[in-house]
Amino acid sequence: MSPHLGLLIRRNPRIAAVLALLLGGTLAETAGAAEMMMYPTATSSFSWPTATAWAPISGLNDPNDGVSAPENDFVGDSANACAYYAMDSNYIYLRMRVQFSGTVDSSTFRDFHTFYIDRKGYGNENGLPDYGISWDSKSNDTSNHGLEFQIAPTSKPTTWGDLKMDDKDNSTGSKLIPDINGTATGGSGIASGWVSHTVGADGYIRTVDGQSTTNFGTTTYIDFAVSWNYLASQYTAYPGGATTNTSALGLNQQWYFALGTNHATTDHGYPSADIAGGANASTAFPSQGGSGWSSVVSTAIVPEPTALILLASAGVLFLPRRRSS
Ligand SMILES: [Ca+2]
Ligand SMILES: [Ca+2]
Ligand SMILES: [Ca+2]
Repeated sequence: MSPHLGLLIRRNPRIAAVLALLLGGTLAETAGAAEMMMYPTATSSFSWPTATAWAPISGLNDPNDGVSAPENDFVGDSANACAYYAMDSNYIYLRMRVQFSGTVDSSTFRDFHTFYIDRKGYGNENGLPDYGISWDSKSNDTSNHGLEFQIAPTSKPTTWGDLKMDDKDNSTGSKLIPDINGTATGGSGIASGWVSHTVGADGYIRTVDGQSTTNFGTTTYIDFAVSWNYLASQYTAYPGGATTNTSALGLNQQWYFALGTNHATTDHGYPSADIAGGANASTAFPSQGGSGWSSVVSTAIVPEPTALILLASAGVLFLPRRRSS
């Protein structure tokens, strides 16, 4: 912190109060929280967004549905959102909240958890996702599974529970070059126009347990990061060959999100356990933006709320001071 900012805070009780509220709120929600890196390896080092950088994704809140495996039950409400996002020039970060209340260890998750993405005005416009970003934790072999990039089927399912995604690399058992951190060739191979990216830094997953809520007790976050550079590398490989798009997924676009999960299943299974946004596996598969889909999110980098509040508070100093009575 700069000496000037420190002076501002010491001299202005309103700034001090705002800071105390921010820091207190942050600490209250993360008390006892334990972070566990899940992908690419348990010892991977990565710089995640600060607590205040995560913005809620509107429309994905979901009740406790009583799913038998609580790690497969999405939960969130107006007090503690079900899903969040953050962005910077290198990565998009996505966060989902599940009902799991215990201490996460390396065997807690043997499931899949997916962020479905429908880019508005591109590709599928009938309610189907364009892509999925999925954590396949059924196997702990992260050289072949883990964080996976998916594409949707060509025809709409009857219900959310009938949705079955495919691997971007057309390989269910390995990570070929079109997949996140993929290094092998085969299957669909590499489309022409492939953009190079730093394999190994394509994406990350962690869990953060011990997340207190107002109405769901203790919960757990699953956090995803996928690099913009990796996503830009996908452009000619979209099924049907959308070769005119310089990037299928990138900054300054409009996206819908949905969440799906199932227990003891790979990312090629059906999201039978839960769908977020008040939907469930039995919910009729909707049209674009319908039940289960979030409100539209703009993929634009915005300043962190903390910085905005500090600036706004500092501005108070430049207003005429009211004489104390
Ligand atoms: Ca739920
Ligand atoms: Ca679309
Ligand atoms: Ca649900």
